[in-house]
Amino acid sequence: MTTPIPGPPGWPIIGNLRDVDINDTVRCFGDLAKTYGPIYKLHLGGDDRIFISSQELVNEVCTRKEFVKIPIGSLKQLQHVTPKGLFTAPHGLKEWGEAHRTLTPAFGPLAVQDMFPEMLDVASQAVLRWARAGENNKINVAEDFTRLTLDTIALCAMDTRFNSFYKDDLDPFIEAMLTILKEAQVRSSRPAFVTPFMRDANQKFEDAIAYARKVAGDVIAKRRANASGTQKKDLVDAMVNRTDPVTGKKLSDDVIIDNMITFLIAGHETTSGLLSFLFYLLMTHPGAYSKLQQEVDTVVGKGPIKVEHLGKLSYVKASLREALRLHPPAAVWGVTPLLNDDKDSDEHIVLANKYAIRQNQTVLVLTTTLHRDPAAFGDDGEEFKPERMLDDSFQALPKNCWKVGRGFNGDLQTKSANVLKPFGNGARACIGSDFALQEAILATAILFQKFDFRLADPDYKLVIRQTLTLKPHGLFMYAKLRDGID
Ligand code: MNH
Repeated sequence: MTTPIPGPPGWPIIGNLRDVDINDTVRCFGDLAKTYGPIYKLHLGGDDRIFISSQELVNEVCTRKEFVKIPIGSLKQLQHVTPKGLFTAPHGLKEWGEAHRTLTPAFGPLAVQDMFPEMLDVASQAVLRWARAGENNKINVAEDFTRLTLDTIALCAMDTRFNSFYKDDLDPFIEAMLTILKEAQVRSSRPAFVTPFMRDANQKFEDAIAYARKVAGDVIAKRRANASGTQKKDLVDAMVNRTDPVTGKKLSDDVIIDNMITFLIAGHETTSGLLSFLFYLLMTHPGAYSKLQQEVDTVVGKGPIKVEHLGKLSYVKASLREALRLHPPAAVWGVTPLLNDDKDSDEHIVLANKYAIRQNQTVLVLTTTLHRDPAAFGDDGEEFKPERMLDDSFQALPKNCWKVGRGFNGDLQTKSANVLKPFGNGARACIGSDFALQEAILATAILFQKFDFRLADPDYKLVIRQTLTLKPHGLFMYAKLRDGID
């Protein structure tokens, strides 16, 4: 016997569309979880969607082999831009497996350490810019962290300098990417039949895609031409020169271009959101703020920061994990049960021994709510307490399974992971998590080494803006050089 999944009643034809603010879906989904509980259903755009948000239910979905990734929302729209890219690939796509196997080593902790000089180069530009602008300069936090993360991923994944800290107008590649992201978002929030009529917007979209592909293609050609010159161990090198251990083949240009664009899209907004939320949390929690700064002073001191310091900055790392827990920038990801080969089959799977979920039905994991589940985090789950994310307590969090290997050869292995899921789950989890964390630890450490920070408006209340990801909106701060720093 199964039980119906709860949810708001909805209207004829439009279903639950009125229950959701299309520009603020993540907050709405979270609010509905407060009313309807850890599993609920909405009827949106002709389809039932199921939302889950407790440690127990998410663990079940992460463990059972039937559940596979399904690209949702803007991610689905971006399939048009990067059809064979890692992020947007539908489950089982051959090119996903090839690129995943080829690139996973290039994103491991050791490989990412090789990119420390590039990351430091860009972080130093932020320091310089803020130092020159002076202590009365109001910093738009999310904007400047986007400069930092975009310049970093462009340097590491495209060997290209945007120099965003030196100029006010955007590099044409960034303009193209913003056009692409905006259009993907617009398309995901309206019925599909409208799109063909939007001729001007469609032309702009196609032009932006063509331009981005051309620039990425030129980068590949340049690297190939310079194959015997000094080789940088960056992501371009990995994409151009590594081989897939299973097929023994290198990635095709199309796949490399898709993934270059993918890394630029996936690799900047999220990390920028993470840093912005972290700085907001630190500026509003003086205790954590001074612990973090003391750790930086003890570990790094006044001299230049080195790659060896990063592993010792445990409070910085814990603070980043805690920011990812409270404000995961990519807050919602989708899975679906794959039960047989018939797309339209009405076979179903039973979750928690009572809820039926059909083949191909979308299940959305709400990590913002998951990350505050009292069953996993106790009664103070709404509070910012980096201590709970220091390695020992982090390892002791409730387990949530982590599936690896599916989509390669049918085999499924599992490894243990915990309830913190800001990077998704299993084989389709974020490939760039070590990259992002190293970049964020480095930026936080060097900025706290050099500056003291305070909110421009001491009464600022957190407002979250939703684009592809989530970021604080209207957050400004002052950065004052610390004594003895020049
Ligand atoms: Mn990232 C997938 C969050 C930084 C490249 N990323 C995901 C997913 C989440 C996520 C969640 C899974 C989405 C899904 O299941 O549909 N990513 C983040 C966060 C940060 C982040 C919170 C920073 C903080 N990501 C980065 C960086 C890069 C990157 C940096 C690249 C350099 N992410 C990816 C790619 C995927 C991904 C590529 C798709 C992986 C796959 O499916 O194989």
